[in-house]
Amino acid sequence: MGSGMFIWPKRPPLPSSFAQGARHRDEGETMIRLEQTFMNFLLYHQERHNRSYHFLILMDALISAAKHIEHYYLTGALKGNLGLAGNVNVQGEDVLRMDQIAQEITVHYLRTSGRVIHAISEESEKIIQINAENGRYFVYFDPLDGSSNVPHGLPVGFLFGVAKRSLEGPEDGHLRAGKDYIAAGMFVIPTGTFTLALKDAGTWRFHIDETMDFVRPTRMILPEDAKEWELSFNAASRYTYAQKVQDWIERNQQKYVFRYLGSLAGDFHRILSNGGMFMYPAIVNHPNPKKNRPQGKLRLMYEAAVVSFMCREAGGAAVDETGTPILDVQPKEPHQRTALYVGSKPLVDDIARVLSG
Ligand code: FBP
Repeated sequence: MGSGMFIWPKRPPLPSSFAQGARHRDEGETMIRLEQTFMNFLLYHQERHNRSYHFLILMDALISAAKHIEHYYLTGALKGNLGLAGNVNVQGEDVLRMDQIAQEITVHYLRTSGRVIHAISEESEKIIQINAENGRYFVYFDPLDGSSNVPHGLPVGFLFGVAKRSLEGPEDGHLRAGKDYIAAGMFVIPTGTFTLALKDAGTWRFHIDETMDFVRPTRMILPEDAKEWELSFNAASRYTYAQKVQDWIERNQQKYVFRYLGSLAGDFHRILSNGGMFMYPAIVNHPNPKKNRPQGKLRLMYEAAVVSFMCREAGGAAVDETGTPILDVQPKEPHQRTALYVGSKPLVDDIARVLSG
C-alpha cells in the first residue's frame, strides 16, 4: 500500500448518536450504558475525511504506550518505580525510574508501528531514528511530564505532537513549527483521561472505561463565561517574572480563581474545561541570577506547541514571552525552551499586548 491513498471499504453510516459523540441509546430502556470508543471515533473521522489508515496505526501505538505507562505509574509506589533511576540526563537533571520506563515503552510502540520516521523525546538528547525509508510521521513527545509529581504518584502527562512527512517532493526532515502539526494530544496519568486535537477538526476528550478503552468523545470548547476562568502559574515564582508580567498579575488576580498542580498536562486539562490562562513566564528577576531562565522552562516542541495546538482547536490561543503565537515559532533545535501563556483568547490577547509592547 506504501504511502498511496487507502480506499475505505463501504461501511454502514455512523449511527447519529455516535456521530455526535453522544452516548448511544437504543429505543426504549437500556440495561447498560455503552459508549463510542476512541478507535471507532477515529475510524469514522479518517473515513469521513478520506484519510489513510496510517494515522490509526500510529494512534494505536500511542494508546498502547499510554496504557502501559498508566499501569506502571499506578503500581509504581508498590514496585519502587517512583524514585530516582540513579543517573543524570543531558539537561543535568536527575532521571526518575518512571521517566526511563515511560521512554522505553513509548519508543517500543513507535518502532513497532512502522509509521514513524523519527521521534524527538524529552528523554533523549539525540533524535530517535526509527523508519527513515517507509515512515510517514514525525512524533515529538514527553512520556512523563511533571516530574515533581512523580514521587507522590500525582498527575503527570504523556504529551505528544505529530507532523507528517512531505508527500510531495523530497522530505528534508526539518523541525516543524506547531502550526504544521496534524495532531497533538495528552494523556493525564493516572487519571484515565485523554485529550486529542486533530487539525481543523477540534479538540476531543476521552475517558478510560472498565475494559481500558478510551471512550465517549466530548468536544472541548473553551467556555466564554469568564466567571469560571482560572489562572494557573507557579505563585512562588511571580516576583522572578518581568515587571510587566508581575503588573499584569497584580491587575488581574482578583478577577479569577487560582489553581496550580505543577504538571502542565493537569493544569492545562483544567484550563481546557474551565477557561482562563496557564502561564510559565520567563524567569528574569531571580535573586540568584544563575537561576534565571530568560528562554522559559517548558520545551517548545513537545510541551508548549502540544498544548497550544490543543488550545487553538478548542478556540483558544497561546503566545511566548514576546507575544508571538507559539504555533508560529520555528524551532531551531529539538529541545528548545520557551515561555508559555496559553488559554482563553481574550486573556492571551491581553497579555500578548503587554508582552509585545
Ligand atoms: P519537567 O520536564 O521537569 O517535568 O518540567 C516540566 C513541568 O513539570 C511542567 O509539567 C510544569 O508545568 C512545570 O514544569 C512546573 O514547574 P515548576 O515546578 O517550576 O512550577
